[in-house]
Amino acid sequence: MAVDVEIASAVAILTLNRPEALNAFNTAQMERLLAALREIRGNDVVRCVVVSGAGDRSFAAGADIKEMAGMSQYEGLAFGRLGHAITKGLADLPQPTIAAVNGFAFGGGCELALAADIRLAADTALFAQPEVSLGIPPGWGATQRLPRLTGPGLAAELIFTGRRVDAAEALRIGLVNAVYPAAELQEAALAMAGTIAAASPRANRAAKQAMATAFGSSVAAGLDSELAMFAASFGTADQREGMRAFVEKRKPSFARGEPLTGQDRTPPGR
Ligand code: CO8
Repeated sequence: MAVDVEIASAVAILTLNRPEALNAFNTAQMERLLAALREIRGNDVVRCVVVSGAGDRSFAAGADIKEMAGMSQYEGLAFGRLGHAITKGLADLPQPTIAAVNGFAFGGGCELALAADIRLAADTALFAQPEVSLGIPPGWGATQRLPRLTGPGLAAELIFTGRRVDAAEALRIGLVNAVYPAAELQEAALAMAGTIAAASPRANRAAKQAMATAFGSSVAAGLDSELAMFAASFGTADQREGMRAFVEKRKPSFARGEPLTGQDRTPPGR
């Protein structure tokens, strides 16, 4: 049981690795994932994060039902809080994130993918929020993040019925950005991560911080935030290099940059 972390060329690859339970999250697995997210958050070398599941059957089959079965209300609350810390920890990472969904993304597994900025799917992927069939509502963010992606009516249907959504439908309803043959998913995710990592990390962090307010506030407040991020980018080394490279007709080279400042921190509450 593990969460594997590999960092290559400024991309962190997180692999949920508990294949004997289709990568379902028990407490130990969740604590490892949370620790990995905290480590990546403070790592300025990392410019993009890819999350995937070990094996070819499952991204994550949700929270561990066997562990949850005997929980009291108090234990359920602690378990739910840990799940929230993880999904929020992923959503609030300053770096852009990609979920590469390589099979089942059920319950908390789907909710983890929902907390990523971008979702790519294998053609074998299946999504579901089956919690109501277990006697609980979704507890790791689907009630908030799913309606924002698919619209409220469809999210309500998926949550109230728990029905499964295959990769083709997921693409149609905006749940995922793209679908690939299963054998090509990881390569496609890494290629996109490489493109993201080659762009200005400072600008990407600023864009992410601005986008975080897109749905959590009024359009006017969101636009204010966008303007603040836009203005704060001017005068930075990345802005100078990016624009100079364009003028000089060459590819920009974005260095690691100065230490992070306030503008790089994604605000809580996403
Ligand atoms: N928890 C624990 N073990 C699991 C889970 C899970 N979520 N999913 C699969 N497993 C285990 C199985 O028990 C089995 O183990 P064993 O061989 O020891 O019996 C092994 O993984 C393989 O699974 P299956 O034999 O069932 O494989 P199938 O190919 O037949 O089926 C499915 C695959 C369809 C994915 C099926 O395993 C399944 O339906 N799993 C449960 C999916 C589910 O309902 N997930 C949602 C869980 S609830 C949740 O995530 C809520 C989060 C919020 C909680 C808030 C708390 C307050």
